Amino acid sequence: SVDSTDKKEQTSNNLFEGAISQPLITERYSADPSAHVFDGKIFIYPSHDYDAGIADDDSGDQYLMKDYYVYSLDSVGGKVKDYPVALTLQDVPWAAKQMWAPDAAFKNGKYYFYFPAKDKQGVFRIGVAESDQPQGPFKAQPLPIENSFSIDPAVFTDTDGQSYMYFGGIWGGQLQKWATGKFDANGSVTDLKQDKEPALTAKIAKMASSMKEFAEAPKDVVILDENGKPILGGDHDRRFFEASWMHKYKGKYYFSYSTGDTHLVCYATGDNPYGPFTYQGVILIPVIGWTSHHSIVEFKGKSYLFYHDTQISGGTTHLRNVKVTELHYDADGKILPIAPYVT
Ligand code: FUB
Repeated sequence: SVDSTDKKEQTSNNLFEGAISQPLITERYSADPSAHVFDGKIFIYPSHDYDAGIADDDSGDQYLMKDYYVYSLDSVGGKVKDYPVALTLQDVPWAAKQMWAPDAAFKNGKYYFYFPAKDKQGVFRIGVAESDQPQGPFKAQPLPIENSFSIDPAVFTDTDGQSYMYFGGIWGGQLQKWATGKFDANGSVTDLKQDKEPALTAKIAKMASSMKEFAEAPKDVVILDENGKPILGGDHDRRFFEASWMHKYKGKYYFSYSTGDTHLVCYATGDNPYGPFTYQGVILIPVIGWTSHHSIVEFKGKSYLFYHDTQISGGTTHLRNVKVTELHYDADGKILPIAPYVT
């Protein structure tokens, strides 16, 4: 990752917006914040990091999370409300370990919580749990969502009421092990190592009205470069790694994601939820830590970026804390990139 000297140089040319960089949640470690406005408040659905004493590796074995907590905010900058545990590993019959980045959605008067975890065969799947309240506790379905795989679900509901799940992540997220459509346990632990071929990318599936199933087989979220060609596997500054998010701004669809080993959060825009999406630029330059994972939400007329870094743990990659800062667009709808350590 970039050290703080590089960050200062990158920000001295005024290309970047500064960020408020105070940790939001200090009761426990938290990461991968998915923020939504429910009941007039912002609800945050993060991962719950803890130290399992496992050394870092390319498969992310050190991220051994086993439960989820939900938080809410009446106003950005106001007090964070902390709720009792929302879901634990023991509550999910199919899950064995590694409860990674979750998301939530509201439909038909119910709240749905989506989460990845490894099943008993060591394969990441995506589960769903439901509740009458946004903070849970959530009751998990006995099995993962059929045809789901890999990690990082992000459920977007369009203005016509139709919901879609974006998901996937390479390296520890196992997306590369599904390249043939079937899980290959002996597949690469990183990517396909085909630098000149179109990169592996996120998946999208329309949700059934039950919100507990896909209504179609997952499809690729195609990200194109400025010449209309798919971003290539070797283009680590722009290719999809993990942490899908979708939001809409002035009628355009903004697909944002993390580039993983180059530690950027960037985005691409399109005209409909499926894309294709054209790469536009960086939203967040590298934070202190390895992973970067975010969400974007509009609240009371302003847009916010929720993200994480490792400030509280002093840089321990798997002990992260959630932050929030305002996000701005220029007159053409371009997002102004954010420098996390400049105010
Ligand atoms: O928190 C575990 C994993 O780290 C998430 O699923 C990824 O997006 C990365 O942030």
